[in-house]
Amino acid sequence: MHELGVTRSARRQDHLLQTPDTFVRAPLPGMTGATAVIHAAPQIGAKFMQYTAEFERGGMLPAAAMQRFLYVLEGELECGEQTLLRAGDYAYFPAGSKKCLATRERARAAVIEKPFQTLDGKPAPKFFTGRENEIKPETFMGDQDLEVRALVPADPCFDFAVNTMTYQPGAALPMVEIHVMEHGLLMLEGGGIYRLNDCWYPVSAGDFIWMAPFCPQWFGAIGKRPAKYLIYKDWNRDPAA
Ligand code: UGY
Ligand code: MN
Repeated sequence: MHELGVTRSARRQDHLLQTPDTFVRAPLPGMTGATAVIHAAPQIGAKFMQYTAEFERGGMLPAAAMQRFLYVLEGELECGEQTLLRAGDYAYFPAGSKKCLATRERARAAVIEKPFQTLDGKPAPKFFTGRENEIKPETFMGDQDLEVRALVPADPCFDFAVNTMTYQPGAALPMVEIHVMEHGLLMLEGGGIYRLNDCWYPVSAGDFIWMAPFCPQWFGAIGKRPAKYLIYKDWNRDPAA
């Protein structure tokens, strides 16, 4: 049902809050039995693309020309005959990888694609998979109630990072961050208040946020259960290069 034009979604010059009621689904070229909700793309000023791929039974996502990072939100994805990715698993595909993804049952995945920026003397990263619950959490700036799991290895050959951040109820970022990196953020669990530039937004699981470089940002978790998000940032490269 329509809400008389009301939504929590908001589009500003340096950020986007996209809530599920405003998601529009369309297949990307080559997808079969699947659609994409595009969250961030060059059209908004982002240097990467992020979307949620939603698969029906027997759906398929073709290989990408760009490097791709994929995190399974729900269901199972087959990647060739050897690899089965379940919810909380993730995979990295270097640019030009021929690996596509297929589903037997319904599934959903967060997908990030970005033109690869080489670093002198470093070989390009290779295909890998991982499991989020096998990553050792680090506390964020000494706060035991705020855990970060780095899903991409700490190797300068990667030109981006993807982390999950888990806030116990009442935990918050210890400072308002303003930095050169941009972010793509998908709320996975719980909720709270996100400050983006001069706006404070209630956010909850399912919401997506894009933050442009230097967008002032802060989050505080509210509720009786932890809040968790998946967050992308450009990383390991000279911003002036
Ligand atoms: O990695 C980050 O910049 C992270 N602390 N930002 C955020 O949570 N908005
Ligand atoms: Mn940040």
